[in-house]
Amino acid sequence: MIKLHGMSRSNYYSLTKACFVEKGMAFEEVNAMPSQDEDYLTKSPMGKVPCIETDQGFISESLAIADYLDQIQPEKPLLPTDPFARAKNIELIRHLELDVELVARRCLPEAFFGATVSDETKQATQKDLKRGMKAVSRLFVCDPYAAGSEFSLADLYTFYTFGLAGAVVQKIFGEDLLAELPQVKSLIDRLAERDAIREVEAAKQ
Ligand SMILES: N[C@@H](CCC(=O)N[C@@H](CS)C(=O)NCC(=O)O)C(=O)O
Repeated sequence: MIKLHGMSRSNYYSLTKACFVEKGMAFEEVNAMPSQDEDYLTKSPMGKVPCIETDQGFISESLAIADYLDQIQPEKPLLPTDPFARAKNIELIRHLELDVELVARRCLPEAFFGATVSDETKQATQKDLKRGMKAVSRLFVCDPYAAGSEFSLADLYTFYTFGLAGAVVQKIFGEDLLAELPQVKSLIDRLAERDAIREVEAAKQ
């Protein structure tokens, strides 16, 4: 059985766990923290969580893991099978991660870990987030799901990206990151009621 390594307070771990649950695939959870220990780096080369352990070896990066799950069990695909729709889905996912989540993460140490982030970093974060949010707003379909009429991996990234980025922005800047995207807000509210997400979130309590 595939083992999912990580910790439940990681948004990427939760996202990946939701992939297994959405697909109805069995998996075993192995508690692991991000680590720069040599042993963990052989499993996840940046020392991040999550990673999965398969019969053939380890895989890190949530997108690579989700794609692997779709390849080994094509039923209930997370990514569309149509090549163009699949590429558009991954395009939205990459912009959500690179241009929203990772940007907001620069202020994570101050938002949740008692550290201080420089004013320069905060200004750059605000500027870059504005650009990232404009980019994703051009790609969101929200009719009714993130990338189109069907639920997909892009919905899980939407839920877990804004879970973290929205909380950081609220804490550091006192702003609602989704103020200008009410359709994404309402999508997130609906996604929160989805069985797989409810199950993953309930397990954190
Ligand atoms: N691109 C990675 C991101 C994973 C990630 O950032 N995980 C965080 C926990 S939510 C982590 O391990 N951080 C530790 C670090 O950055 O060293 C993925 O999609 O899996």
